[in-house]
Parts: sequence; structure tokens; C-alpha cells
Amino acid sequence: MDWNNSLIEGLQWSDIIINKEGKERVAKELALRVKENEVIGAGSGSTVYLTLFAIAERIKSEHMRIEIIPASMEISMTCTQLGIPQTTLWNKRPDWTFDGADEVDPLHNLIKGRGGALFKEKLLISCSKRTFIVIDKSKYVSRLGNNFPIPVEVFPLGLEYVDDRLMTLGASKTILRMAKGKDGPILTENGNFILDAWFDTIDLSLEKEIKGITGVIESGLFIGYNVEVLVAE
Ligand code: ABF
Repeated sequence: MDWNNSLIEGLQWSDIIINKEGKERVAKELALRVKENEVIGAGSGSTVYLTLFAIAERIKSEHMRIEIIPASMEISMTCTQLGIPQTTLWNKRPDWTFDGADEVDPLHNLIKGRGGALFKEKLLISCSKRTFIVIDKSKYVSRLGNNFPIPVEVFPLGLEYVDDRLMTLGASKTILRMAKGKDGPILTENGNFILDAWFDTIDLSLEKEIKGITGVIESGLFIGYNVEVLVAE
């Protein structure tokens, strides 16, 4: 089996890397921040993938010891492929985390979760002392919800109830995310569904209100998190 190629081709975002050169530049900058013995959280998406490559080169050439806590199986497999040691949140906390985003507003509030790993991404960011979000310019919006819905991870049996409650909270439309090329809904790594919820207005309390619905595991709305945004140009 050709492990490298089959893995890379299997990655869902590998064919949609926007501004690859710019992202590679930021990836190298991030790799230069890595210090010996650090524990680093890795979200998911193309920027994370490129950054892992840059980090792998650095740890190989400088024989550094670091550990990555991955937010998804896909990123965990990438670490394995690149020979980067991994650990978990059971016994370590990240010194810092890097991740991508789908939308970023002027106050650095975010929508994430296009890849479906939003729950573990939020967990990692919440546990990290510092977080870098790498985006290309197209992710900047004046108002969240312009181009992307809010992904909501839902316990399958709670689907109808959560859907009703999201509409009550003001969602204009909800769409159950379907698996590519299949008839059924996508299942997250946690065995749940994703409801993509469109809101015309996203106010500061919406993240907590969505999280307050029984049956919601987590949403991809990040309001008021301490993140530093790096733009790939
Ligand atoms: C993850 O990857 C998701 O939360 C976000 O949806 C996506 C961003 O991907 P990319 O880095 O390819 O723009 O971070």
C-alpha cells in the first residue's frame, strides 16, 4: 500500500487548499515558534496539515522532542505518517494550539467545523494557553454567518428536538449534513450528526443558547475566545 499518497488523497480538503503558498509561509512561521518539549494542539483543515509538515521538517532537522494533541483522526494519521509523536488531553495540556476557521469577524469571533471536528477543536482551544488561527483573506467577514452556517453537533436521537429549538432561537434554515456520495447523514468521530444552522443575526449569547439545548454536543460558533489570527497572503 502506498501509505503517503492514499492518505493525502483521502483527506477531504486536500483538493481545496486556497492560497497554498501563503499558507505554507505562515506554516513555516508557526513551525519556528515550536520549542523543545512543548505540547501543541493541532485542529484540522488544510492550514493545520501544512503546518504539521513544516513542524515535522523542523523536529527532524533539529532532533526536537515535542508532542501533538490532534483534534481529529485524520490529523492523528497525518502525525503518524510524518513521525510526529502524539499525546492526549487525558495527561497533557497544550502550550499552544493552531487551527483554521471558516469565518472570522472583526472581533475575532469564529465559525469553525466545516470538517466536522468542531467538538475536539473547541476542547483543544479551551484548554490552550494560546491559540493561532490561520486563514486566507476570504475568511474575513464583517458579520458572522455571511457565507457559512453554524455547524451544530447533535446526539442522533435529539435531532428533531434540537432542530425545533434552533428554529425557536431564530435559525432561518437548518440542513442535516449528508455523507458524500451516500444516502445517510455524516457521522462525526463521536458518532453524532451535524446540523448546519443558518442565522441572519448572530449575537453574543447565541453560542451559550445553542449549547444549552439538550442533545447538542457542541457548536462551531466561537464567541470571545482568546485567539490570535494569522492571515496567509
Ligand atoms: C478546521 O478546518 C475547521 O474548523 C474549519 O472548518 C476548517 C478550515 O480549513 P482550512 O484551513 O482548509 O481553511 O479548522
